[in-house]
Amino acid sequence: MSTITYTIPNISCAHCIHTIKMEVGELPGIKSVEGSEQTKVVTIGYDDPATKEQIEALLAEIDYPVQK
Ligand SMILES: [Cu+2]
Repeated sequence: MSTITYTIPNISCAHCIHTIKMEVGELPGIKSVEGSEQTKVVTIGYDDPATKEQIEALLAEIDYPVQK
């Protein structure tokens, strides 16, 4: 499993974390999604067929673009 950590500035409350968990969790290959509204940091564990490009594209699509 690969893990990737993102800072997502648009996270403002626990509901944002919940939305991200639900949406990202639906991608095939996602193993775990953990995050904190205090730090705005989300850590995602994934395996094939998920890719980080796909995860980043989905986050942008749901209005939680990652900080580059
Ligand atoms: Cu929120």
